Amino acid sequence: LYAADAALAVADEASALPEATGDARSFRDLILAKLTYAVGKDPIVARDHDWLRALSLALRDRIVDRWMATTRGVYRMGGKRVYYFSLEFLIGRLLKDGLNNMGLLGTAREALASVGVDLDVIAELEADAALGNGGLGRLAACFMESMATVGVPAYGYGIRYENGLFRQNIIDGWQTESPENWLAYGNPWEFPRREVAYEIGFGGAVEASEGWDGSAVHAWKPAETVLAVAHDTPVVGWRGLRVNTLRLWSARSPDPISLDAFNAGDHIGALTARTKAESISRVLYPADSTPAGQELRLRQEYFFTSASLQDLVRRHLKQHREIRTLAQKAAVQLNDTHPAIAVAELMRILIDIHAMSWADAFALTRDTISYTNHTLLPEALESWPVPLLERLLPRHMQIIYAINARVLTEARAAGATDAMIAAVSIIDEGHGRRVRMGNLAFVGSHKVNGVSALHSELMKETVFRDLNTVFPGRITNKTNGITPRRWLMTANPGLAGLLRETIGEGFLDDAEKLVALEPFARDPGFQERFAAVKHANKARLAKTIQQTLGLRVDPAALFDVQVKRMHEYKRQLLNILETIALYNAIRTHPEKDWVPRVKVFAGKAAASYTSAKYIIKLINDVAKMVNTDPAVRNLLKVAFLPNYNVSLAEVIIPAADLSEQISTAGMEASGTGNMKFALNGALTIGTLDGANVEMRDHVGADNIFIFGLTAAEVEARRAKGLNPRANIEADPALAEVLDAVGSGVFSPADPQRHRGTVDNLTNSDWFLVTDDFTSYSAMQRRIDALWGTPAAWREKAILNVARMGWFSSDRTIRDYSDEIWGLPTVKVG
Ligand code: C3B
Repeated sequence: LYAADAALAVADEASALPEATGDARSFRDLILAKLTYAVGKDPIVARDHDWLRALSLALRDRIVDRWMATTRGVYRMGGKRVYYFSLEFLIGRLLKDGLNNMGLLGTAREALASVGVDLDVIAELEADAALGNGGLGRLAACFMESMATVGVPAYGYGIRYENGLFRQNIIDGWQTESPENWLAYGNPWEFPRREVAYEIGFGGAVEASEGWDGSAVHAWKPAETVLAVAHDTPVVGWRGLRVNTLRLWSARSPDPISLDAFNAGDHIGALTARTKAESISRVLYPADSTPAGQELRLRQEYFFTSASLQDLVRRHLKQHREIRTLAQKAAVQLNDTHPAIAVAELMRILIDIHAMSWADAFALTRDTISYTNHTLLPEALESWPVPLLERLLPRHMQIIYAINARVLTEARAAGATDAMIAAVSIIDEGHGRRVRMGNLAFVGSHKVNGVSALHSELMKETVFRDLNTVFPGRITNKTNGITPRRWLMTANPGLAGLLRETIGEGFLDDAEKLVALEPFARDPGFQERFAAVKHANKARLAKTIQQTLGLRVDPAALFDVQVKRMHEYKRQLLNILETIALYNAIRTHPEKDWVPRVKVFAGKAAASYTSAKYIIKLINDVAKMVNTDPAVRNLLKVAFLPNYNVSLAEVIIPAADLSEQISTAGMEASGTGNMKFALNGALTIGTLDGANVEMRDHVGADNIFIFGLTAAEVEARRAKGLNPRANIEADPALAEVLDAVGSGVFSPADPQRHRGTVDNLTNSDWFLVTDDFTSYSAMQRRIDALWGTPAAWREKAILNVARMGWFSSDRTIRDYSDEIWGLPTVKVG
């Protein structure tokens, strides 16, 4: 008998556990073998973490079989591959999603039950891989899953940060940050590839000499070298049909220790070079929409971009022998400007290493690369000081100058004025000479896309107005999407199950088949079942709120939710100010028939973003007062859940009745949380911003609550000069709220605490909170009225689910494939 079998025989005798049958039996045996031989634990003494590891390794075996088959198949076909370059992959937990995609969720549950282990309990122990900040990073994760699903052979390229996004602790209502440690228990999903390592240079000088034909030849002699070591994680698509690779780079020093220094007694100094090299992949920059601006950040960007390009060029040459066919076999997608240095790095590889002519190299670069823009916020448009780039990447700086000279010549030929030339130039001469990474990415790409229809149009009018004139047709739109596997099937099994019983399995393979639900929207029997699923999800969230905050909330109340990064343009402030107005109104008119509401907030603020941190504190100050005020009689509760991440989102989103998408119009590029909520049957209150606009088109204007200024109106008001004082005077409820906040009603121990927030609103209000307050507030009362008619509410909620299929990231990926990458996709199922 093998040890695993013997252990099981003992376990079987010891208890009366349910017997596993068929597939579950063989999967149980695989789990036991992993537990015994890979984890090294006797099942009798195994702890939950051991079972989690054993299960993950068992699942991984099954995934690896498909992985190799996919990789071999792709190689044999000799077709094009997509390379998704992203500094962030916010993948979250992988176990349940992997089981679901492999069709093993039920099997694993049964297998574990037969050895007395609860799948849901151990799944909660998995670390949440937070290698990203917010929407941009989560989009990359959804895209990876969808590319595997629709059959796009793809590699995701990024950094294997040792510490992902910081943990947010709320201490006395304030955010504090502590390091995140997702690798503490090891990572069962990854395969380290010590043999796949590339040298990444920094600094040094460029030597020019004369080539055989008299042309100049450049050789970059870096002063420092760091090794990039690959770690591969398989990414399995729906039904396990195809498995792609997420390849993350870890930084290693070529010299682990300076022995001379060590032997001379300098034990710390002997490790300095190593520490410096390895700091590159140490931590994810906790900046969302604001560039970190540190040299280390630029090093990270170049590090992963160079490693990835070296890797894909090597793969291409090995298979196709000929560098000139690169663009036919490789599509490089730049996720924001973080990898924009790829334009110069690929040029360097083609010219300096493969001896291509400038013109050929530039054409090949452009045909290979495309770029996605994710924000119009000026502070988020990356630029690097010329002296820094010159010092760190001298050869790249030369290449950037040369690209720029040609672009400017092209622009002049196209009739550009001096002002246009200044705008299209890669070098910003206005702010102490900086390299504009957006312009570099733009000129080095064949397509540049925005992430919603509105955002892509605004790109043409704002950041890239002049580049769009010089290169017409290059800007295109690819509206974001979300993967329904994670955001419906695994996050909301209750709803997914109800949908299967009601409309069959078709929607699992094609989310647009959710329209089959439309005829059930008014069906009272279906409405009841739909509401029961929502109620169960709310009860689960209520339990989480009770456990984390010690706050009791009633699952029958309207759950009104805003979860996302904390940012002034996202206007959590508008939400909390309106919450205070509601609180005041309940106290003034206790006799009215108020709708019980639970206001749920969650989100991290960048560590250095002081005003966002004050908004967190204000929310918590308000919560403290409202939640304990007997006068509100449980009609209003406020909950700020700490440490928002993918796993928490999976609990919160399926439990929401109302989704807050209330950014200042024109500022949210797309949003993707908005899509997740609607797909899970929440109604949206939102501005005409980002993808909200297209959501309205799909779900119908009657089924979404749109309020506030449009992007054009916002622009007009800003141009004319904002007048928050007039707005405040015109709305007594708002004036009362601001008085209360500013005078310390919610912060009696420190009455001045929120003075700055109020002064800022009164004197400048760049995000137009006071302009939109009145219409927002009125819309909330209309929502209360609708809540009073459950049948009408449920009908709208069901129609949202039925009509959100278009926002599947499968559709987005098909669009990229057709219009940017030039790749075929397959139907699933
Ligand atoms: C975000 C934008 O803020 C969102 O509107 C958008 O939906 C996502 O990207 C995905 O496209 N974004 C981000 O998370 N981080 C940035 N640095 C810039 C944009």
